[in-house]
Amino acid sequence: PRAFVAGYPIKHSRSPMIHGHWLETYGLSGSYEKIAVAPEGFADFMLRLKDADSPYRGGNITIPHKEAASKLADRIDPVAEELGAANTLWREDGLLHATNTDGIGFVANLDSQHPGWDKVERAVVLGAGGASRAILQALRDRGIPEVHVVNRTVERAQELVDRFGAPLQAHGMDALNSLLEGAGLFVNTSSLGMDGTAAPVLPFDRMREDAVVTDIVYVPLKTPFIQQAEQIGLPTVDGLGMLLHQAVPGFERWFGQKPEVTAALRQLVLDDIKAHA
Ligand code: SKM
Repeated sequence: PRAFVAGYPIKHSRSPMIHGHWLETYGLSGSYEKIAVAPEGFADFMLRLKDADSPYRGGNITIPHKEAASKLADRIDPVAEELGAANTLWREDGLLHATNTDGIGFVANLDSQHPGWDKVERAVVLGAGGASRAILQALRDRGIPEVHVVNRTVERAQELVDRFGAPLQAHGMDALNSLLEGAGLFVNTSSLGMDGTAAPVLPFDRMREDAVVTDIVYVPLKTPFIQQAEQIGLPTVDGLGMLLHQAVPGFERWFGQKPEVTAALRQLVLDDIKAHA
């Protein structure tokens, strides 16, 4: 079988490295390739995928096509439908199916690195973009009692609260410090501190002692927020694990084997990140 990741730009994608490693590890024949698809060509790309003659069994969809993929697929599962975004496609019974694995990738990564992380009362998520959505949905579905969305434009946070309902609450940046009081999980999905501006220093010392601080960015691996949390001795989870875990369901569908996220796989991608730093 052949699979792909389609995006624009796509050069930076580590998905071929991840799936290639699994194909090799499990001795499977198949391939996984990068495809650059410009926005104006995406609808046509989806049409060709639906064709019975398509060489592909399925693939991943990344920025900026996730929303369009969710609309253009023949069948969409409830997770991707509610999100309005798909990152995993597969052909089955002549139809093109879509789901989104970003949220389950996020929680699977936390489960593997900090089992018990979900016993928290309060989670604080900074940012309201595409990645934030998938994470908010997954935190709600895991049953976290209070999920606070903090965003520079509070209206965008409110849109997500309207979409996902309780237990979400929307806030502007001014609420961030006091929300961290007693929180058990902090997730940065924003580009604060990454876009040349200095990251604010957050009072992570006011979180629970066993709180987990996580960032979805993985280049660099130690983002400003991860560094701040490490300095005061809080457990941290970097963004690379989410990328590795979101890849699992797609691989299993296309190639018929449930792959494992191992230390060796993580190291492979880390080495590549270092080589290009
Ligand atoms: O959702 C994932 C997608 O499946 C693959 C990817 C990549 O290759 O960089 C990133 C995320 O958008």
